[in-house]
Amino acid sequence: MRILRRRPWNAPEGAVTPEALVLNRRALMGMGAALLPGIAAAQGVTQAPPLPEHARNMRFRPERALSPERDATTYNNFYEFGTSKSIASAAARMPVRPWRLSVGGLVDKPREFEIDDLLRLMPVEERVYRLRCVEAWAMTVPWSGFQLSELLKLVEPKSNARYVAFETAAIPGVMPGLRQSWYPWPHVEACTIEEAANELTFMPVGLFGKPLPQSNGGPLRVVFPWKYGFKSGKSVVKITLTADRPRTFWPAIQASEYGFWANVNPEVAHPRWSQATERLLGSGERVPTRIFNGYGEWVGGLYAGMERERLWG
Ligand SMILES: Nc1nc2c(c(=O)[nH]1)N[C@H]1C(S)=C(S)[C@@H](COP(=O)(O)O)O[C@H]1N2
Ligand SMILES: [Mo]
Repeated sequence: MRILRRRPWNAPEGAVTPEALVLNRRALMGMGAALLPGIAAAQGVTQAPPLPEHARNMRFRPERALSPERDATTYNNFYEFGTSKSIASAAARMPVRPWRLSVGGLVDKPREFEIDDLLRLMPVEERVYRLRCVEAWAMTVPWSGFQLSELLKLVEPKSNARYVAFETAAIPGVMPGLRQSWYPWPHVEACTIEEAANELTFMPVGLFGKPLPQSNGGPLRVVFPWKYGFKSGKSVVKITLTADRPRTFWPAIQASEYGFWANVNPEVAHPRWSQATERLLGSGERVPTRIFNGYGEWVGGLYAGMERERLWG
């Protein structure tokens, strides 16, 4: 296993940290981790600290070369910051500390977490996953984070919870896209409780060994590697367990093009293009698309007997 060590002196390249703040953080390292968030907030720190030490989980084989980090972090869909692919510099202005996540709805123990406290409770690991956008581009990247099921254990879902909704932050001052009032903000996407409990469902806080850039949904997002990318909501502030299927962002915009299930399937074309192949970020190579994005071993069983439902598209 490759052990990732993040030290203050190899802090994220993208984070523009005033030198004084870097020195202060170094000085604070000896003071005990529990004190850090409060002190950091008092000093107006808005960036993420280095990731906790963690290792790559080799059970999730990439089966492809990693995409170039630069492409993965600068070619994005994040409509809150605009509809072009070049939102990274605008997104980088969004403060990511303090960052609170509330987890509630049909659970016995609803909780609010400050993100750095949550990270001390969660087993953090790195996983290399493939991500397939419905627009037919794809990337392969190392996410650092924790399995959603570990977080759900803490809040104890009630037996009538059937869906899990993920709500993205909506911060008008830094998200120009929110002015496009015809979109149903805030961005909410959702899955079933069985999908949420699946081993693959992951909550990244890092990418390429560094804190997750805002362009990719920093400081905290969800990733479903077997579904089209639009299901993997970014910059999550609220997780809600519900009995009824939540109204979600993309189906609300155009139900005929973006379904609730959105499982990757090369045989079901998008109404405007084929899904049979995909373009790899970086190399531009075209490769065949795989059913469930190649993750059928983990998730195929979730949909047994549901063939008559509209699982894709
Ligand atoms: N809140 C929010 N989440 C979002 C989106 C968005 O516009 N807003 N775009 C989605 C789409 S279409 C894709 S393909 C992925 C892209 O993730 P990436 O930029 O990390 O590659 O994020 C998804 N999550
Ligand atoms: Mo997408």
